[in-house]
Amino acid sequence: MSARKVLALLSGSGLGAWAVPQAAYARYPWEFPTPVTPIAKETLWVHNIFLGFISIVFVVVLSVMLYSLFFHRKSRGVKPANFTAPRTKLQFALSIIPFLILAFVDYVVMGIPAYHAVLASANTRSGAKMVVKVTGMQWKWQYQYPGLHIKYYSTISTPQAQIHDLARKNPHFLRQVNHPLVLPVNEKIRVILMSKDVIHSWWVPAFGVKEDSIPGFLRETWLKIDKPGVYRGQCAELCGVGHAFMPVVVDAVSDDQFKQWVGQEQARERAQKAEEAAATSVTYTEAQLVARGQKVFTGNCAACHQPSGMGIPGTFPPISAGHPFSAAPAMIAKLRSRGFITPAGRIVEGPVANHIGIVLDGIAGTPMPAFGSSLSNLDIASVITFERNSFGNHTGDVIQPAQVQAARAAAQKP
Ligand code: HEC
Ligand SMILES: [Cu+2]
Repeated sequence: MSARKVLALLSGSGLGAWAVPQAAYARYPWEFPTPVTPIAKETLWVHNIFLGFISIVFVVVLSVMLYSLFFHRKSRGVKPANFTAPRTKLQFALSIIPFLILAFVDYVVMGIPAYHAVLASANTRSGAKMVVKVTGMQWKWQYQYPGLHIKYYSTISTPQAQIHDLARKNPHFLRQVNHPLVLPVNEKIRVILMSKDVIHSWWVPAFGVKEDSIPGFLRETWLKIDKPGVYRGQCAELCGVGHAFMPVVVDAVSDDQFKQWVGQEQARERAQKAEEAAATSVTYTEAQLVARGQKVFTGNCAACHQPSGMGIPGTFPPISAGHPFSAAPAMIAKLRSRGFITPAGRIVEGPVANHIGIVLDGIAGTPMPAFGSSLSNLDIASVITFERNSFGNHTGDVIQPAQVQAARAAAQKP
């Protein structure tokens, strides 16, 4: 091949690299997950041309090196050359040409597609009709559809027995949730990311999207999924002990299915609101509250206080009364001020009013979150009743939603 042909080929591939036929992606089943968004396709394509070129460079350089090591070795009587800098025209050419080829490959063949991919992924707004808000928090995701008045939490649903190696792991181990993010296919969706506490990262490999959610900042990305299906990912920024337990699951559906789902969700939220509103005038039995509280605990508290209620020494106190808990003096002081630990360092159930207060408002300055805005009166009454009558606790206290409502109202008075 003549030098001119090689050059034409290189520049052709550089300029044409971002205009690649769809069929080319089907050939890579064993590396990246099959890309289903424009960004994922470009990312894969950029990866492939980079890998192609560096493989060629690698083979050429290694071959020349091995060749010289073998054929120019001392035992064959070869003498080392003794020039320190190029002198003849040929020597100059041999030094400069590889440099020019590399610069060309870097800035044109790889540079154009890479630049194009970066610009494309930053273009979150044009043509995006739908917006989804994603909020990361220790250790779950909240999804919000601002235009549609839908808002819910998505928490891991892998059974605890599998996590603790007591049962066979299912194929979606650690990558399944109670409530996936449902999105329509073939529509550009602008995704806005936020965080309530520390930095998380919303990552779905098949979408080519891994965007940090950072407290105090709005970050954004976009999706246009071209194939219906269930796509799985996870938090990709180490965010604390529950980091491995905040998976991302996206259910991409047809437009009709999406409309149907929106209807269902809106009805569900209405029913939930109605139930919450009615709950304060209902008196529940201990059994009802404990059964509901168990679910609330698993979904909201177990990540820290552990499914066994035994907490983690030094970090998350046990719920189970009578257990020793040692931690930094500031933490012990806080627990003591609320009556949740004895002077001997053992956890106790503490007064009911303080228990309600802790769950409603959290404990400021510690990882214990406030659940007042995310859990209903019924959920809070249930989880507290559950905690006070499980894990070996037998207070017999039954907390009704009306009590939680009263605590909320009292907190609002100046
Ligand atoms: C993100 C981690 C985290 C989550 C989730 C969490 N807690 Fe806590 N919780 C803590 C920490 C940390 C403390 C101790 C705070 C301090 O005083 O330093 C605590 C303390 C408590 C206490 C007082 C001490 C004790 O062990 O009895 C109660 C009660 C409590 N949490 C209940 C709950 C309930 C109910 C939920 C779920 C609705 C929950 N927590 C979810 C971290 C968490
Ligand atoms: Cu995270």
